[in-house]
Amino acid sequence: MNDGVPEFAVVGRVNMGKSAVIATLLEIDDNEVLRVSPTPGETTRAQAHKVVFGRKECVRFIDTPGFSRPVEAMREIRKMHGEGTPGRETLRRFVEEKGEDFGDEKRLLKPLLDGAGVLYVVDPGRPLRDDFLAEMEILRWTGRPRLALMNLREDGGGEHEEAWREKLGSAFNLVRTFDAHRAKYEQRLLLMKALLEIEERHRSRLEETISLIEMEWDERRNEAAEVVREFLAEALELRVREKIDEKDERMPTRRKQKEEDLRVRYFERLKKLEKGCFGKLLMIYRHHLLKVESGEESFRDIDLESEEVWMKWGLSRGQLTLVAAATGAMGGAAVDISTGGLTHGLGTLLGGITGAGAAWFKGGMLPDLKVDLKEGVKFSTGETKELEMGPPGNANFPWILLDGILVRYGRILERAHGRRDIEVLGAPDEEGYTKHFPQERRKLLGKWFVDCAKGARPVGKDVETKVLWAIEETMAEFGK
Ligand SMILES: Nc1nc2c(ncn2[C@@H]2O[C@H](COP(=O)(O)OP(=O)(O)OP(=O)(O)O)[C@@H](O)[C@H]2O)c(=O)[nH]1
Ligand SMILES: [Mg+2]
Repeated sequence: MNDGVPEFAVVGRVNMGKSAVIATLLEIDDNEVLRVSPTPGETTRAQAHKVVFGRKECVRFIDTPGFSRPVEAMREIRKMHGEGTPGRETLRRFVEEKGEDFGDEKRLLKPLLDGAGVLYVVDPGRPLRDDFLAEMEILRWTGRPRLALMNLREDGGGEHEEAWREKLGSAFNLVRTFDAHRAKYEQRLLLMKALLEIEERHRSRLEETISLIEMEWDERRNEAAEVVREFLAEALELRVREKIDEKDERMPTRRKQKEEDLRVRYFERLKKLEKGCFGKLLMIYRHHLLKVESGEESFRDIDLESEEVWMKWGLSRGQLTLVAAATGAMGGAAVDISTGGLTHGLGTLLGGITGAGAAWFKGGMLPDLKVDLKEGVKFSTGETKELEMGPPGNANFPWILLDGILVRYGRILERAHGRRDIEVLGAPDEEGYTKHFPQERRKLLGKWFVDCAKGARPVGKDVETKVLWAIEETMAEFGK
């Protein structure tokens, strides 16, 4: 069965989080592929989950049903063996000769006898009882390299953690902690590296796998940065237009209505762009249970008037002035660094563009946004004119937009694939990042923002690449 691909069987008692560990490690959030459930005994047969790069299978994890009668199994094996310490031969006989009353034990031992290493998952929140000691003993008899994983829950291991640690320390080659509901990339990588430590035989294959994982992670970040750059450019270049006729011009209420419609359309389009951006990011990071948007109901309790929401994102007035001065945009009518009511409305809206924005529009209340209103004769025939609405004139707009993305990007990276609840990527009440950018990065992006908003996105590859790097660099700072 073992074709040279390093294999690890994930074993342990029912409901310890074995499946959740594999799900998080391999980024599988689909219950059809890998079932994680509060019902004990969910996994009923051994199932291999592969790590594949290109077409090459690099390492394999086998989810197992878990021990159900470890004490009885230990006794049986001892009895079959007689004097001394049982080894693989006796275990093999046990697997071949015993019936379904030891079905779970048979199924979990089989891969170990075929050469898989042991990944023993325990929940250190449980008291360490004899039946666990029996499991450890049986695993020791397999003679396979063994890593014990304490699947720490949110509240830690509690009073039993030390007892577990001590016992595991003597029965396993290595003991590590891992929180299947919260582990991020760094912790996943550490676990992979730990496997390398216990499995000497496969050292080079595992080393290769780890570098492939690292490379692929960087590639994903690069791809994600490109998605964000394109979103920012499209958002800043976004314009909506509406024809107005003579009547609209003569009657202020009609004209106002047109402007209002335009504004709604502008933000609808912006919202769609933002949604598309997150859709792509979620795909890159393989999430299906994280949603961009839910029904509007869940947004009812977000306080749209809350000043904290917008105060946390974007640059300060001083920083905006500096950026404007540094990019030579100062003095132009394009720079509006005012805060107050203007930014208030803007921040609040963008804070909740996803979903909350929609709720806002539905209520017929639009934030008081200063949107550039371009008017000009566009048609040679008749009196038709066109209103054009572009990005809000406020210089903080792109920064708030970027912070909105970054804050939620952090959420995407934090989400462990082992979880099975649905989470909505709403408008997190978190401090933004742009305020803390190094000056150089702010200058580079600031200039690019102004160009994009003017509809003059730089064509040269040079600036575009630098902008990509700046975004990528920012993204790399997450999870550190
Ligand atoms: N809070 C928290 N819950 C977890 C964690 N790991 C697993 N769980 C939950 O514990 C339950 C059991 O997880 P599974 O991964 O299905 O456990 P298992 O060991 O595969 O269980 P069986 O297949 O039934 O033997 C699920 O409801 C998980 O969501 C964790 O790290 N933190
Ligand atoms: Mg399971």
